[in-house]
Amino acid sequence: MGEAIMKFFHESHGCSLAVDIVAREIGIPLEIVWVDMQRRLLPDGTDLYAINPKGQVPSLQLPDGQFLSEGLAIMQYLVDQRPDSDLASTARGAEKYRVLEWMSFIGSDLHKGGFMPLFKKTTPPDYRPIALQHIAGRLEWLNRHLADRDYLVGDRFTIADAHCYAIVIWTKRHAIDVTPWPRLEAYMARIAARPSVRAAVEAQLVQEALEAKARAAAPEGLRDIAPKAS
Ligand SMILES: N[C@@H](CCC(=O)N[C@@H](CS)C(=O)NCC(=O)O)C(=O)O
Repeated sequence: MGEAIMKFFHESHGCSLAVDIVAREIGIPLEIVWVDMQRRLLPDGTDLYAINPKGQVPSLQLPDGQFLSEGLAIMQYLVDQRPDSDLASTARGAEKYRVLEWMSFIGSDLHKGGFMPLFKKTTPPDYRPIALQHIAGRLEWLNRHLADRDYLVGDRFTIADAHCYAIVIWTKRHAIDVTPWPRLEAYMARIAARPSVRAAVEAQLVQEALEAKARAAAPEGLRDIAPKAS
């Protein structure tokens, strides 16, 4: 009997992109459930809070029915299902703690400390330059780290690169020019060229286009119900 296909709760431009990249990279098929993050609803009308009390994506329904949240935990769970994959051997070996170090930095400093205020409609306008400065400092640090290496840890792609890509790609969404950090720019292009990344990004773009179409067709008052936070 084959593996049961797990449900993966995803967002059209969310940090959950990293989970999709990792799953594709190691060949674990997932059933994507696109979450309407404006309304915190699943396509069948279920409240997102019923499957993740934090009201966030990513979330993964495990074969025993439980829901696992937090990108780091989900990505580590997935690679642990494929102990012979390249991704897992890096994450298990001596460099495991470096991978965790990067995952923590990307999830806290870059995602929450840097980009989240730019996504929140409730962020006061005069905080925006402070957030941009915070992001620039972190991108500068990434650029320096990438001076003599192709990946964040060791000499191969790990879950840290999937995570980093999924967050740094938001520079495009917020029109942040990355040319001052050429090594980071080259790294992003290198990661973007991976088949797993191309497929995961394409899936998000298709979903985003579908959502834009549905929004345009909706009555005006229903187009933007709740402030969105990433
Ligand atoms: N610590 C969580 C953060 C997840 C997160 O912030 N996801 C965003 C989408 S990128 C979200 O669901 N935002 C809605 C909210 O926080 O209310 C993780 O690393 O998975």
